[in-house]
Amino acid sequence: MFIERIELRYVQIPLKSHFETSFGRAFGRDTIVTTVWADGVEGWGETPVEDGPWYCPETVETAWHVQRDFLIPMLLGQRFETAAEVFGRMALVRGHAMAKCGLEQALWDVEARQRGLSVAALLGGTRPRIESGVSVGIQDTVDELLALIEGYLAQGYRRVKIKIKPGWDVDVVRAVRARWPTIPLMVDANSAYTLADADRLAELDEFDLMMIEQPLAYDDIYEHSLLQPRLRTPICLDESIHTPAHARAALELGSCRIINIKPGRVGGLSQARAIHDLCRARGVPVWCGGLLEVGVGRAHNVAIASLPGYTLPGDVSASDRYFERDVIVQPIALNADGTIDVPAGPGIGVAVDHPFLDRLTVRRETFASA
Ligand code: OSB
Ligand code: MG
Repeated sequence: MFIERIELRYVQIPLKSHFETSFGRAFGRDTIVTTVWADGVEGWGETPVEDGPWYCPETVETAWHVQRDFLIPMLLGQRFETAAEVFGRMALVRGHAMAKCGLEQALWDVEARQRGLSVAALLGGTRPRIESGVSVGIQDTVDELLALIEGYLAQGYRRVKIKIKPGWDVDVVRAVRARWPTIPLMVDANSAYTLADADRLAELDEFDLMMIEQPLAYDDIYEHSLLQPRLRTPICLDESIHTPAHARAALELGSCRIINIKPGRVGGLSQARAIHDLCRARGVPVWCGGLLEVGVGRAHNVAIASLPGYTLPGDVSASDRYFERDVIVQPIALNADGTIDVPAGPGIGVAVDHPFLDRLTVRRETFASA
């Protein structure tokens, strides 16, 4: 693959309704959609940043800067045998996983299209459908939360994740469990607690949760290893895991029993696959998280979630979970049984809705090889 041209688009898309986590309430999504042309074939990727450094330190502006000034010059005019090499060729840049992800994903799409395969097949995916779960934000009232969950269950979603924070935790989970005693249920704290809250978190043990996601600091691995033995509920790490080395450290220390792998957080699909492989070799379940991706990143999430070690339903939901209209022609849809089909290809298997994407694009820059 000879890289001829790369385009970045700053895209702003409204959300159907607000999404609230322990770090704030979002009403829209700011993201970067990336296109790469190689050997005349185009590929698409997403850099799933946000407008501010809330979930991770990267933002639209930092990712744009790092892509324009450092990563794109490493790729333009270069040749690659396979997309699996791309992450390594960007190694001189430390961190900036999301900026790397958008570019790397686009090359997986190019390579898959060139080979006439789906990205899922190229990655080694084995499932024709993935099990879909839904992440439900913090609401103003428990009644609003229950009504939302009822709607998602009626659509078929196979597991429910609720966001928690101090003051919106044990009583809320108790109310959800009282209504649905057996649904697959989990919580995500997005780092809202400290080790001093261990007894409070242990109160969640009685609700038979699948896991509690990222209870402690976003950059911690060690303290989670002190918390896990005090809980019966498995800990799942999200924010703390950026590399296979972090995953290994967390598993060796006993900091978690499950890992949420998001391609954006770890630098793309090859790194996501490497963490998957490491966990699978140890019998540790993983699932695919999300960052409210538009159709492009969502399709890549569907592809990676088809790997055999993604044994738990993830946060990869249908396009209409977040968007009135997605940037792809055929939105990603939920089957009545709560699964999502893995497109058979070629590439990511979804077509960009160009006129609509153009309307949402607030900035655009193209880079061509000399
Ligand atoms: O922690 O998993 C998270 C959304 C934004 C930032 C962080 C998280 C989330 C979600 C939603 O939980 C995932 C999704 O539906 O895409
Ligand atoms: Mg999370």
